[in-house]
Amino acid sequence: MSMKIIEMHLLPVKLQLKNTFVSNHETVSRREVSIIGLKNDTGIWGYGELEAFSTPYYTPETQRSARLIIKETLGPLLKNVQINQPEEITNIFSEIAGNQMAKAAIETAVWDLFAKIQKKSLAVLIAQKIHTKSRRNVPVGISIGAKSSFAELKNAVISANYQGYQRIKIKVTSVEELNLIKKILQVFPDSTFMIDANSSFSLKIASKLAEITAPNLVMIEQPLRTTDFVDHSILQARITTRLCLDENIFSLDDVRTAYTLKSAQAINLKLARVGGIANALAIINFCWEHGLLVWCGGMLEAGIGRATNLAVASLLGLDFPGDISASSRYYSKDVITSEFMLARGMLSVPLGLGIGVTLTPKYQQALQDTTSFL
Ligand code: OSB
Ligand code: MG
Repeated sequence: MSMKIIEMHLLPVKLQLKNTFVSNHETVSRREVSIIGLKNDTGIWGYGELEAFSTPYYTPETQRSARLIIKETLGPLLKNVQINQPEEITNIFSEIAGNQMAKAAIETAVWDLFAKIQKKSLAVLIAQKIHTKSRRNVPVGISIGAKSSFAELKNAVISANYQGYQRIKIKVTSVEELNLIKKILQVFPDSTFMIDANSSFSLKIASKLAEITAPNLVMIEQPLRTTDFVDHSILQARITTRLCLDENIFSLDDVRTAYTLKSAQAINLKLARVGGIANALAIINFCWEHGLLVWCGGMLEAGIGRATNLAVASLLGLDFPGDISASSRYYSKDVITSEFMLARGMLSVPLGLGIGVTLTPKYQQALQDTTSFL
């Protein structure tokens, strides 16, 4: 089934986060994303979400830089191009360096379009591509922003457990917070935890990280510098807890580097950070073949991005609970008409065609009212 994209629209939106989210990189209280809408030559629309943040702390791209690249560079590469498979987008974009989140915004929208044309859900389309099945219900975890007091942290953990999250990730920005988490691990022996340092540590505190080992601590995410693979490898050799990489994984090549150097035993996979679904599937295949634990991360997505993540996270075999919490954890007003709700620690994958969610009339109208930049 072949098609052309005849219109491309971009709509920047600003959403108020219910709770300010604190990590080592920045404090986010208002999440800016952009909705991308593609119309094909038979009038079908596909949707994607541009996940870059407003500022370049977590990764180099920003909303403004990525929108510019989408409009001036990536969009025009698809003009009058006949597309037979969604995977072709990654190849077309491969001549452009970096800009993974800009690429992913368009690429994921093309996957949505293809799933709709083929009259199946994106989850099923993705599962077929990687020769596995899609699960209807996906176990999920929660990522708790950094907390500086034990009482606050303890309350956040109690609340996460009460809601049913199957794994709790705690952000850490200092050794003091690490000490609080050490106590939390003992207070909640039956909960499954991981820690995400967002590059806040150095090898100097390797012994502290070695000490925090506990049966209910499954991994430590991105303890060291964003561009480093070597020190992570040295650290991994010194501690028994699995390391997981987030910030330095932009491609399959980065995963191969991490594997070869033994920098980590787990990979936080974010579609946006690796340039979209085709690259994500290549990474999943590599990890499965080489015994790396790969799981679906998140970055405070709005409804379109959350639905896309959930389609990938639904893959049978991608079993470790991802950072894909319920909509209500993030926003009281989202961009889609439905809500992702937690039931027994799981989110259910929408059954509709493509991503299976719909923009609210307000956002759909606003998106259509923008002029196509193609
Ligand atoms: O490091 O995984 C991260 C959010 C924004 C940027 C980076 C990260 C995160 C999270 C939140 O941990 C995950 C989520 O619930 O969306
Ligand atoms: Mg992380």
